[in-house]
Amino acid sequence: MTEKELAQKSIQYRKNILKYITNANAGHTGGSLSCIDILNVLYNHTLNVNPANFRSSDRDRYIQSKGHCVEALFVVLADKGFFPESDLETLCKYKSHYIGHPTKKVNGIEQNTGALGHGLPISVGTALAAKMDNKDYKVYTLLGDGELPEGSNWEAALTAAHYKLDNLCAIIDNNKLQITGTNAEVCNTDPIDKKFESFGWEVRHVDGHDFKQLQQVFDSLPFSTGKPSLVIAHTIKGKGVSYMENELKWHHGVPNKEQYVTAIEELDNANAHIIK
Ligand SMILES: Cc1ncc(C[n+]2csc(CCOP(=O)(O)OP(=O)(O)O)c2C)c(N)n1
Repeated sequence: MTEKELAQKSIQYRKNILKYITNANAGHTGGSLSCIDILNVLYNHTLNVNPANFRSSDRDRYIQSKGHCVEALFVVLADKGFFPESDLETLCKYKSHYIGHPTKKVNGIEQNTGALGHGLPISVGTALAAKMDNKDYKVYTLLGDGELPEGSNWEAALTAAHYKLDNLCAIIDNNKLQITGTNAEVCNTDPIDKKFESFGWEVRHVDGHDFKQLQQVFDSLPFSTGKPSLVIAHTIKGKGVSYMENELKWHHGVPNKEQYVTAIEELDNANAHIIK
């Protein structure tokens, strides 16, 4: 897929995230908008996973540790044909499996997540299993930067390096905000790169909204033979909707009708610029 096609896809994904969150009157808007370009490149460029091979043990694994941003994952999985997009009209409704966090009851979801700090440990186990079974699949996991203070991440980081898991790629959606403030205010994790490097990981920085950089960084995995890889993706919470960008209240804010219309107009305008 070309960069232009990816850019257009991201616009459609952002529109869908807003549509289904608004319809559900619930969801994690800002963090879904910050990570959607990463998911776009993973599912449309990098991952060897699709509805046909999802039951194959050779498929690549994507485990979304920042599970609260499941809306981003849902719109991508629907686009890839894991389930009909119309299912998302039931998001957060009584008896729906499309709840506010990933659950394996939904086709295409690898792991139940949402309690922060679980995705990296599970991914380490899955990557270790690949090594033990002589399988070539790769394991990708997306973490929030505000998730990093969970201690389980650091046990997992240590273990990944110990077992030389170069089939593991962790991606940090580094939007600098979490639920009640900036990461610097709530629990400072900087410098993230130096911390992971000291644990034995190989680290790269990218602009998490730049399709070319994202494609290139995933194409160059593993960054170093025998080491787990970390991509620190610099992103903007609420990316794509001007009044949501870098605004804490959109962590789980839901747009009202007028705000929704404005957001869709902005995204349509952005699309018109891409087509030009
Ligand atoms: C174990 C655990 N503690 C607290 C929460 C509540 N919680 C939900 S989202 C969030 C902030 C996460 O910040 P970040 O990972 O940076 O997410 P993003 O900004 O990308 O949405 C918190 C503390 C949780 N889901 N799990």
